[in-house]
Amino acid sequence: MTYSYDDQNIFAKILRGEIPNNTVLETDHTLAFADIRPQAPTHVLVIPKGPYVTYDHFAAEASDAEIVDFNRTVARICADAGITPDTGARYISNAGPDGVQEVPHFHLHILAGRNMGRMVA
Ligand code: DGP
Repeated sequence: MTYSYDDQNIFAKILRGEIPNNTVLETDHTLAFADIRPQAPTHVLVIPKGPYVTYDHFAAEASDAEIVDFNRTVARICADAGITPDTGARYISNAGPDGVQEVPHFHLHILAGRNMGRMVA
C-alpha cells in the first residue's frame, strides 16, 4: 500500500510548533495532546512524530522503536488519566474517506470519563 503524506496537515503543523497544542505527554517518537473538540471528559489524541497517514500505514512502515514508544505512551496516558479495568475507555482511529478521517496524520483517540454508548444499534 502506498500512502502520500501531506506535510501541510494540521498535526504536522502542531509537530513543527506552528500551531499551539495542549500537550499531555511527549516522547522521542510520540506526541499526545488534548482534542480541540472534546467528546468526553478525557479526549486525548496520540500521534507518532513520523509521517504516517493512517494506522495501517504506521503499523506497516514505522520502526519497532516508534511502535513500542507509541503504545507505551498510550499506556502511560491511560494510567495518568485514571483509566482502569473498572472504568474502561474507547480507542478510535479513523482512516480515509470511509473512516471519515479529518486530519491525514495517523492519530489514536483516547476517550474516557463517561459511558460512550454502543457503536452500532
Ligand atoms: P479525525 O481525523 O476524524 O479522527 O478527527 C480529528 C480530530 O482532531 C478531531 O476530533 C478534532 C481534532 N482537531 C482538529 N484540528 C485540531 C487542532 O488544531 N488542534 C487540536 N488539538 N485538535 C484538533
